[in-house]
Amino acid sequence: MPDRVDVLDSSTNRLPPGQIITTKWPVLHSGPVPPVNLAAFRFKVTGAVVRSLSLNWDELLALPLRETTCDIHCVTRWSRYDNVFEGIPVRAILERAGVRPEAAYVLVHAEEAYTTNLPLSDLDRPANLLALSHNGEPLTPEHGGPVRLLVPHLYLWKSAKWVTGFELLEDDAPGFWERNGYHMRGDPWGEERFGREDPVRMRRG
Ligand SMILES: Nc1nc2c(c(=O)[nH]1)N[C@H]1C(S)=C(S)[C@@H](COP(=O)(O)O)O[C@H]1N2
Ligand SMILES: [Mo]
Repeated sequence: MPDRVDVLDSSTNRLPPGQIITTKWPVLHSGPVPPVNLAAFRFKVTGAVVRSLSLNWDELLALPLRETTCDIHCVTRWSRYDNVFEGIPVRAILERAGVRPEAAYVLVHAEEAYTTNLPLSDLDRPANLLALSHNGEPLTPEHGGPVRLLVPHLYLWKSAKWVTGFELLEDDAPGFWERNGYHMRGDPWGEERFGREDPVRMRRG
């Protein structure tokens, strides 16, 4: 049996439809890179939770760290394989806050008023992190340092850089890119790139 067949098969299966592999890591966001101020940092969990949280930097770092090795997929059609992120499991945060039964969606908040929405079932997964490092190096400010959300099974715009909180909601509410035409869920395997409305804006991407 030739060795290459397995390699080709597995790489084919790892690339969602319409994506191209890059070994670089492009930087993409709207607006400026916010300044880092760890003394003022708070990670807030609000909305449909038993206990609202406001964790400062030391309280966040006191939570257990974990690694996620994953591929990442950007809606602008690049995918990057074999990324090792380290950070705080999102589940550890949700468990601390205690999710109330009526919570079904989350609006993720970040610096500079960036928001992105996703179903709670997509946020509450073991691979998801509040990521602090990438391939052994602290996250650079351009890639969301000091801390970004990582939700690797959805397009990367859901992985909010400079993340500052989760708002647990009963009903879905569009975030920044979602209000600008991006999909409410964003599954790369289903090519959930854009919402249904406004095909002109959809083509501009
Ligand atoms: N706070 C914030 N996070 C953000 C964005 C943004 O504009 N602001 N853009 C998203 C988009 S559209 C993408 S593709 C990824 C890019 O992450 P990267 O620059 O680390 O590749 O960040 C996401 N997270
Ligand atoms: Mo993006």
